[in-house]
Amino acid sequence: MDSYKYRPEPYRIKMVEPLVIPTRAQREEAIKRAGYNTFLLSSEDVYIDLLTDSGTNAMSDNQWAGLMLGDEAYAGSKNFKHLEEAVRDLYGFKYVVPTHQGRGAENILSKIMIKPGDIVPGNMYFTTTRAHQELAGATFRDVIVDEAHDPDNEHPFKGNVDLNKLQALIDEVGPERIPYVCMAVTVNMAGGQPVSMENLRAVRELTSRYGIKVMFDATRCAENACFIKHREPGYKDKGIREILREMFSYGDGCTMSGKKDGIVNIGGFLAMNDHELYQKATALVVVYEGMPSYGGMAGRDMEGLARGLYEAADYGYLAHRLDQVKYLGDRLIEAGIPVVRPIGGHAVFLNARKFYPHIPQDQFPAQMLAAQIYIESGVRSMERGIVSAGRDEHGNNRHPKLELVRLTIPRRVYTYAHLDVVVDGVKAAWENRNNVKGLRFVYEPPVLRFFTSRFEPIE
Ligand code: PLI
Repeated sequence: MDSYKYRPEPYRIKMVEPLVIPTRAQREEAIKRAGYNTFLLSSEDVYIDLLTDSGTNAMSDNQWAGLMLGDEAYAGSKNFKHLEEAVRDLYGFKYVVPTHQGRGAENILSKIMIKPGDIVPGNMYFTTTRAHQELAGATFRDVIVDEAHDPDNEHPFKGNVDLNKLQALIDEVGPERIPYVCMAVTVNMAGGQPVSMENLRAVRELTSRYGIKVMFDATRCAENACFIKHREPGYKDKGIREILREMFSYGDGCTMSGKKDGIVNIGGFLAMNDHELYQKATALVVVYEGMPSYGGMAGRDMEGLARGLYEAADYGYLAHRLDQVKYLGDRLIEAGIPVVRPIGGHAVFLNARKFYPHIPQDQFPAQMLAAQIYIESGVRSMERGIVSAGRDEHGNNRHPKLELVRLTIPRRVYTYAHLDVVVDGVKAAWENRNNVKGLRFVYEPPVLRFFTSRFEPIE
């Protein structure tokens, strides 16, 4: 592979979706209409859509073939059995509860495990995960290593839990107030950063002394496994499936958004080993999602997910995936653009603080940077900074150290030529950085505000 300029695609294109490139005038009009929130742009107004890697993946011919085999029975669908077998085989968990997507699983997990007043430690927050923990009455506590909050730190496993922080929290609040540790692999908000096997083992060892459970957020677990293979001593010659099984052997269950490392457009699940917990989950899934054998998914979608989980555990696919993301990151680094390092698994994150040091965080520099990149190039990205972090229990803005814009790469969708266009768009925004002003809210919803809030420039 060394003789190639970059690792070529391990697939070929069988169907295409034509794209239109809006003019600059159209883009300026569209972002104004969207209240400077890229979530509110019409898809038709976007050329290259790097808003998210969630549900935006291209399924394989094998997955599409699986859709035709959908068993749409209300109960006992054979596709559910396939999904259950895939999760047992790949992840090693005994019980599987399908949900419409990841946050459906987070809702059920939070409701069955958390009691009001509990504390849930995690390796950095994720928006929907924390929202469900808080709605169930818990407080989230970040126990990730300090390196994760430093965009320039090159630590190979910036998703790791700081064992001292976790120990201090257990000492402070007592193990009975900690229903589980939420272990995300990889850590989205830190930049798609992985957790090492050594750290997973150590967290398991520490928590088991106190009878505290470990629940994974498995959303990007295959990418995490590939980073372990590439970076962790002793794992170079191990297969992805073997690594996945070992990772999950250090936990009691997981929530999963199938829309990422399930390589589908919709779906998710909750999985666990404990039968009593499983029974509690099935009692709730019928209220919020559907029968325990479909949980908000069509039979065909469960089949696509079952097949996608296997495809995501293929090393050839994963190596290309991580290389494609790194290609974008490396071109930006070469151009002198400030990005979070090391380059993560699903996205390249731009450091908006360094783009706009003249814009205070309360004037939403990353939100504005995402808008500027869209204006320059028709590329849609996403704010991951103060807007995403929301407000605390006193109604004050949370001020995360990381003020980032995420360029997220959907799986098997864009080519290296597309990524070159993205590089040019970001470069144009960088060159124009001194002329850009901040934003203020025109509308702000109470929960998960980044999805639907609207802004205007401060003149
Ligand atoms: O979007 P859902 O409900 O299928 O999954 C929620 C979710 C849970 N955990 C993590 C780490 C995520 O990244 C996640 C969703 N992420 C989105 C939508 C994203 O754009 O990153």
